[in-house]
Amino acid sequence: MPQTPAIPRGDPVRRTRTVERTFEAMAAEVRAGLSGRPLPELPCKYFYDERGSALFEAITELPEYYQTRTETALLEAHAAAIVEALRPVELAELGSGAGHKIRLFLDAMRSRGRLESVVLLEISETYLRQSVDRLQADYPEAAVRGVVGDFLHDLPALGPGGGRLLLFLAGTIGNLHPDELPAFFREAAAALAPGDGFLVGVDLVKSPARLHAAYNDSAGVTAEFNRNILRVLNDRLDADFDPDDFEHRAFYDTDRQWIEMRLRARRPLIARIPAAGIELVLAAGDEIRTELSCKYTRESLTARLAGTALVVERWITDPECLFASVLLRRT
Ligand code: SAH
Ligand code: AVI
Repeated sequence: MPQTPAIPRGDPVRRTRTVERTFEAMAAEVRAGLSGRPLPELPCKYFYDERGSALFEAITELPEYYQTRTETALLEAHAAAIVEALRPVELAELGSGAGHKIRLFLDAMRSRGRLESVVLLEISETYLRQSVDRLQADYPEAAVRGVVGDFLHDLPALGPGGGRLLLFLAGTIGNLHPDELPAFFREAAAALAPGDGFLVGVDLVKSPARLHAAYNDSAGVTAEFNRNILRVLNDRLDADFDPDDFEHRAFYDTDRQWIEMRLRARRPLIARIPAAGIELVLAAGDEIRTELSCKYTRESLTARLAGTALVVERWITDPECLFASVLLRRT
């Protein structure tokens, strides 16, 4: 009997225009950020090349970094009930990273016999490809695809909603500036149909000492993660930063309720980024802001939902109120 040739499956990962334009777009963003006054800034999405994603994975295992184990415990306890309540057929995830937590939902959907498709949107292409391949192998009944893109610009690439549960875990929403949240929530609502769910992991306001420890770990992994952004600029934009010239700094701003990560020059230096037409002159002690990690209360997060067609359906927290899994519903 002649064998029917297998239909080759096209590349399940596609790159958005934002990413296709990476070089010029990145040069423009870096130029704009570093010209910021009084403080030069870099967009935190540039932490995540392969090394940066691996460093983030190492952070999730640090004793001081309570976020990942707290959220995982919440999802282990509640994923099945969320799936039961929403009955989704598609799971979508923004900033999916190594793609561990999504399996809790996939298992719950599978056991109900309603798992049809999975779509991951992630800026780190290597991690995205690995996750897509592994999930496709382990959940062959689902069509798994990936989008290399930026969740601030590329949500339409998810395609139309309907039977969709969208995940945005880890507290990554805290890495957006609070003023960006309403527009981001409106875009997310547009990628959902009425009744669809949006599960957001939110790191909560808590003792500054606990937060300080989580972003200044004793093993120095967060410091390496912070400095990785300079390596990414060296690799992608041909910059000439020496990461060892910079000291990691992370502090909690109690008024703004956010952790701010910075890199502080240890000595006077000039860094060149020819691709972006930049010569950055820094005195010893000058700083570059690399990340915000905003902490929320139920009130401060809910205030950002006004007028977005998303409402809080469930607010689930751990006994210490460190972290919340917030189930939003598209009205
Ligand atoms: N969801 C995973 C990973 C969280 S880390 C977890 O729960 O552990 C944040 C992830 O978001 C990283 O994988 C990073 O590459 C991705 N990311 C950061 N900024 C992004 C952006 N603007 N667009 C898309 N992905 C982004
Ligand atoms: C991905 N994000 C939620 C992490 C955070 O805590 O803001 C990134 C991180 N930055 C320092 N440590 C971890």
